[in-house]
Amino acid sequence: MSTTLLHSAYFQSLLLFSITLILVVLPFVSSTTSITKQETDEVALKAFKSKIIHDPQGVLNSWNDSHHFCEWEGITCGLRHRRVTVLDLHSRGLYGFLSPYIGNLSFLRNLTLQNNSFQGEIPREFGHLFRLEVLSLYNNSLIREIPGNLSHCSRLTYLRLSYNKLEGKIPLQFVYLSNLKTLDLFENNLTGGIPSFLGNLTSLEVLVLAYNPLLGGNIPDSLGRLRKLSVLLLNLNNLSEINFFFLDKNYFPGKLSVDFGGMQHLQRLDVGQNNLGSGEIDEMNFINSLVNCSELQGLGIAINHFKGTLPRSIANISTTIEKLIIGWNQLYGSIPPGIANLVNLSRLGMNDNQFSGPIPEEVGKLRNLKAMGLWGNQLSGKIPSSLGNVSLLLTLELDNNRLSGVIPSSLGNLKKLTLLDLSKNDLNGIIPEQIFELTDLSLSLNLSQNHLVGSIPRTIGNLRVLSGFFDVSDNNLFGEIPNEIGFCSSLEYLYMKGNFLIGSIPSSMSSLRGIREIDFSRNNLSGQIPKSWRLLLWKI
Ligand SMILES: *[C@@H]1O[C@H](CO)[C@@H](O)[C@H](O)[C@H]1NC(C)=O
Ligand SMILES: *[C@@H]1O[C@H](CO)[C@@H](O)[C@H](O)[C@H]1NC(C)=O
Ligand SMILES: *[C@@H]1O[C@H](CO)[C@@H](O)[C@H](O)[C@H]1NC(C)=O
Ligand SMILES: *[C@@H]1O[C@H](CO)[C@@H](O)[C@H](O)[C@H]1NC(C)=O
Ligand SMILES: *[C@@H]1O[C@H](CO)[C@@H](O)[C@H](O)[C@H]1NC(C)=O
Ligand SMILES: *[C@@H]1O[C@H](CO)[C@@H](O)[C@H](O)[C@H]1NC(C)=O
Ligand SMILES: *[C@@H]1O[C@H](CO)[C@@H](O)[C@H](O)[C@H]1NC(C)=O
Ligand SMILES: *[C@@H]1O[C@H](CO)[C@@H](O)[C@H](O)[C@H]1NC(C)=O
Ligand SMILES: *[C@@H]1O[C@H](CO)[C@@H](O)[C@H](O)[C@H]1NC(C)=O
Ligand SMILES: *[C@@H]1O[C@H](CO)[C@@H](O)[C@H](O)[C@H]1NC(C)=O
Ligand SMILES: *[C@@H]1O[C@H](CO)[C@@H](O)[C@H](O)[C@H]1NC(C)=O
Ligand SMILES: *[C@H]1O[C@@H](CO)[C@H](O)[C@@H](O)[C@@H]1NC(C)=O
Repeated sequence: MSTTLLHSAYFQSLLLFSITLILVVLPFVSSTTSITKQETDEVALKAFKSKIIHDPQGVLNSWNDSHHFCEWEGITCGLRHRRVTVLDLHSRGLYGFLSPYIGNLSFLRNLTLQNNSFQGEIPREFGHLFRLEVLSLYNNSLIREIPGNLSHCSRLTYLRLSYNKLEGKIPLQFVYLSNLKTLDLFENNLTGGIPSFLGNLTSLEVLVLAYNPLLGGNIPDSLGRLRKLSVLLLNLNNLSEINFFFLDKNYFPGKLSVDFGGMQHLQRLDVGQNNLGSGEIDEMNFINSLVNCSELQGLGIAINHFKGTLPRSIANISTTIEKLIIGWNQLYGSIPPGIANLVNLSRLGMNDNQFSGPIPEEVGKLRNLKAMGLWGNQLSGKIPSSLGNVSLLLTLELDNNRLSGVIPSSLGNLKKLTLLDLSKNDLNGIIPEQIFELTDLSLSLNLSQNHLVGSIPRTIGNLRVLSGFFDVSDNNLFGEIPNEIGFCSSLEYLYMKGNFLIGSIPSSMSSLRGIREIDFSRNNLSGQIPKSWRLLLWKI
């Protein structure tokens, strides 16, 4: 048709006229080819739709012939060429398979299908999408291997395949994805280790390989070359929420010898719950290299086999740090007083190590601290009274140590405290009255297995919101149980065994409606339990 027009134009043979015609004809020719390309897009989108088995929100109803496909829901086209540039149908509850025809959407820059229920494999035809910059398929049910063909999408900057069931290795061909900024493979079933070639992807800012329980291998030193990294998560637990689970597999055993010194923008580093640790004397030296990371917010190395002292350089890491979680390792030596430099800390978890010596008085400077867990160490000396200045504390756990002396009355300043555990230490003296003014204590007050003396004050009745534990077992407490205990009506577990308590069980205890267990054994108490109770445990 276009040639016929051109032909007739020649017969008119006027120069000016033919120039005009060329101007008319050229767009016509190019729009003919673009119609076929547009058809390819339409065919591809219809093929995509045909593989959707369930569309609970009916989003694909708009994908019909009454409108051009550029008007279909979730589709964005280029204004000029009317080719698909964005396909975004995330969080639509779509159940089905990914059509390989998507690979024909050759203008596609952004394919966003996360948070649906796509099944089956990622079609390797996606590798034809050479303009693709964003591929987001996380939170689906995709299986088998990640196609190495994706490496042909050389403009890819953002690749998120997390929360799927992908298996096999991280494809070797990914070494060519030199523009990649985000690689997120969180929670899959990948194997074959962390390939050292990831160190070649120097544009990377976010690298998340966590929750791949069979990945194995070591953490390659080459990752130290990723100078733009801001997030590196290789953990099997959650830095934010240690709702952790233990597995007896080998993950990334051995020494962590990555040099983080070049990563100026590192914000979160979490290698928790692996089998890291070599037993080598300098194995904690990676901490030294973290002093350059001036934007660091979270450091998690918990649940590993790190052995050694905590380098003094911990005091020199960035004051931007908010979470320092190093529990469940075999760290020993004293707690560096310089840790108090880290004034932005909100969570400090150093539990289940072998730290010894005193809790530095300086910790009172950590005014932003909300959770402090030092339990399960060999800490000795007094509980610093400066802790009373850490007034935002919600949980304070110093149990299972060798702390001695009296409980500082300043702890009564911690008005927000919901949990206080000082059990299994060598504390003596009376329980300061101020402890019973902590009216927000709702989870637990545990002072058991110390050498505390005195009687239980009437102010125990202030602990009205305490719904978990009240435990003063195995101390040297004497006197009667005050009637005011009846005000602690939400209490579930009440343990006072192994003291010198006398008298009868207060009748007010019948108002403890939620009570599940009571242990008053090894005292000199008498009395009856209210008939209305259905206790799991009752010992007197
Ligand atoms: C076709 O799509 C349009 C919106 O693009 C919608 O209004 C119409 O209801 C759809 N037709 C059918 C039969 O679903
Ligand atoms: C995931 O999709 C569901 C609907 O299927 C929606 O309720 C939820 O908010 C989405 N989650 C995210 C993180 O987008
Ligand atoms: C990709 O498209 C989605 C949906 O339009 C959008 O939210 C997202 O920002 C896009 N990503 C980029 C990098 O353009
Ligand atoms: C995954 O998607 C489901 C809905 O399909 C949603 O309930 C869930 O919160 C999502 N999970 C994540 C991690 O986004
Ligand atoms: C993708 O992989 C297949 C087989 O592995 C190969 O034949 C094809 O040429 C590859 N090409 C592209 C662009 O994805
Ligand atoms: C992960 O892979 C292993 C071995 O291939 C398999 O036994 C296991 O069921 C897989 N787990 C999931 C969650 O897909
Ligand atoms: C990866 O980086 C190493 C070290 O710089 C280099 O020797 C190797 O050639 C790079 N590999 C690729 C495929 O670029
Ligand atoms: C990790 O904890 C954060 C903060 O509580 C939460 O938003 C996130 O969903 C958690 N991730 C997992 C995998 O549990
Ligand atoms: C910190 O950065 C400086 C300058 O970039 C560098 O010379 C130094 O070696 C780095 N320190 C560490 C511990 O990596
Ligand atoms: C920590 O910083 C102080 C100065 O603020 C410096 O004197 C000390 O040498 C540094 N320590 C380490 C281990 O970098
Ligand atoms: C503490 O954190 C806040 C918010 O991230 C930041 O603005 C502030 O500069 C930090 N303070 C210090 C001393 O680093
Ligand atoms: C592009 O997609 C493949 C499947 O991956 C089809 O086999 C091709 O026919 C299709 N090509 C066109 C022009 O639609």
